[in-house]
Amino acid sequence: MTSRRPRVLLVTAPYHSGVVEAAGTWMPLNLVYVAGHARAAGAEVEIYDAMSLFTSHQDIARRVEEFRPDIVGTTAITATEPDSRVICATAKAIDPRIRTVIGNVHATFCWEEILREDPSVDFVVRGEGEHAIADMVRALAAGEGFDRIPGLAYRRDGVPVTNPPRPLVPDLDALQPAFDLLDWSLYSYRPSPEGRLAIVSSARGCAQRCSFCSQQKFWARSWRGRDPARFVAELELLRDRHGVRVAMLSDETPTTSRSRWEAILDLLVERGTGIELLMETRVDDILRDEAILGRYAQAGVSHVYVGVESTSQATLDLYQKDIKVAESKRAIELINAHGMVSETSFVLGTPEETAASVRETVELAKWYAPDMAFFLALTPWPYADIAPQLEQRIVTRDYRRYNLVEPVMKPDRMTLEELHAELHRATGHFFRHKFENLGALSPGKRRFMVRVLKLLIERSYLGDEMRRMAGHARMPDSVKAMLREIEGDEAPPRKAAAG
Ligand code: B12
Ligand code: SF4
Repeated sequence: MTSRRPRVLLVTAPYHSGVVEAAGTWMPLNLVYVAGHARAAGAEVEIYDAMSLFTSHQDIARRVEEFRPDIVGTTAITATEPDSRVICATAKAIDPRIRTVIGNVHATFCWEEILREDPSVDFVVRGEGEHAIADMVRALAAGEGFDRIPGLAYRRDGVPVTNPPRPLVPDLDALQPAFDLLDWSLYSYRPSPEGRLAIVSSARGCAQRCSFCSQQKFWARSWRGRDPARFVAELELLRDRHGVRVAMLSDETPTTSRSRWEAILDLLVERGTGIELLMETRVDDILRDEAILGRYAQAGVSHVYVGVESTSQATLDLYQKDIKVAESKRAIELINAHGMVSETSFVLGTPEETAASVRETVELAKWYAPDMAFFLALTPWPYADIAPQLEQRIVTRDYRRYNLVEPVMKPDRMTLEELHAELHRATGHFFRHKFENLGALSPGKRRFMVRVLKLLIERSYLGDEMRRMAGHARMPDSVKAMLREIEGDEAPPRKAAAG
């Protein structure tokens, strides 16, 4: 038995791919939830957000040496899995008695591979982590083993084994996220002035079946929503206690239950929280909600991402997306018509892809007219439904590259390098078109888009492309002037993102 309270250090991977870092610095909501339950079980807990601090594995080592944790936990989507292993190795090198644990979607499905290949990883938490970490803390304090904890995978006599899965948490409102453990000064949403940023969860899960997506698998096609009043109260608490002005919903589909979503909107309107909301949802829910989209905007929703994924019906069918091309266009029109920023992405790089088909998609994307569009590489997560049929085409198992930006799969008639270059060019081309036509937007949206342009130039993987574009003769003088004006307001970036 340990004589002091167990100490748990939760660490994010110091991983960056130059995309999302451009828009902001984002808090690790998953570790906030896990931390809350480790603490409630009696542990002393710290979150070390190496991703947002832009620190290195050496800095993580220093933090482990200073804090002397009993458990080091980290989180692995596919792209961060290699770094999560390094974090475990770092902890073990400092003190082999530290228990190392990895959670999140990649670890949930690839637990066997991780435990077989990596002796520095002791445990994998499969599925939701709150109750598993609490059980680990209690077992540690009681001097017991971890081998009866549901949802835990580990090695027995050197062989990876897994305990039976843990049922999903029945009541999301009973969870206790430890928002107070964060250093809030780190988190900001750059396109909004004074944009202290939170990530919040109003629902977990998705009942759809998109074949490239990990989330429907992770949640076993289930969906649970929180109570509207409690969710809105949490937003108000984050505003009052931590100065939050912008909140991104982590939910895959916050709108699944229309009555619950309407109740949230009504409460937000009634209480006038002053918080700007960024969200994603499905095209069909936007169409369903046509009559109440004004209330989205009134409630503070400023940015809606919908996954259009493809402009070809055949590809949409391959992706099992269950939407029609025309529906996507209509959903984007509706979001725009209500003054919200519309964002979408196109998933490219199917076996039939060619340079010409990528360019066609860009032309169609212009016609769809979202404010923002990203052209992403089809990335078969090893556990996605689409993975077996694409297996033969995968050219790398370097999971760091599984970030939707770097292609990992070769189309028939393009090299990987050609596809990468085309995707890059596609996003650049789309934004050039956008910035050359800003006159069509309202003054508020225009200003937002010029801020986006500045961020893309300074911080994103598209920097070179965007810099060339900003100097281009076709860029309207008014945009150049706004760009200079915004540049005058703001300090230089803390650290440039990796491309
Ligand atoms: C918020 C978010 C982000 C934030 C992350 C902030 C952060 N540090 O966590 C930002 C915007 C920075 C981001 C970046 C990226 N993201 Co992201 N992101 C999301 C999003 C929208 C929500 C994730 C979330 O918070 N869910 C809510 C929490 C509560 O659930 P959870 O994470 O599953 O956590 C639970 C369990 O998994 C488990 N658990 C998780 N970690 C741990 C750790 C321990 C120790 C334990 C015990 C348990 C445990 O317990 C948690 C509570 O129950 C999802 C899509 C979605 N709607 O889910 C994509 C998603 C996770 N992102 C994705 C990707 C690809 C990326 C990027 C690579 C994109 C890019 N090109 O830059 C980067 C990688 C950055 C990085 N270093 O991690 C993919 C991952 C796909 C995959 N299967 O690998 C997703 C699924 C989106 C998608 N398009 O498919 N992302
Ligand atoms: S892409 Fe979106 S709608 Fe499709 S399964 Fe994933 S989370 Fe659900």
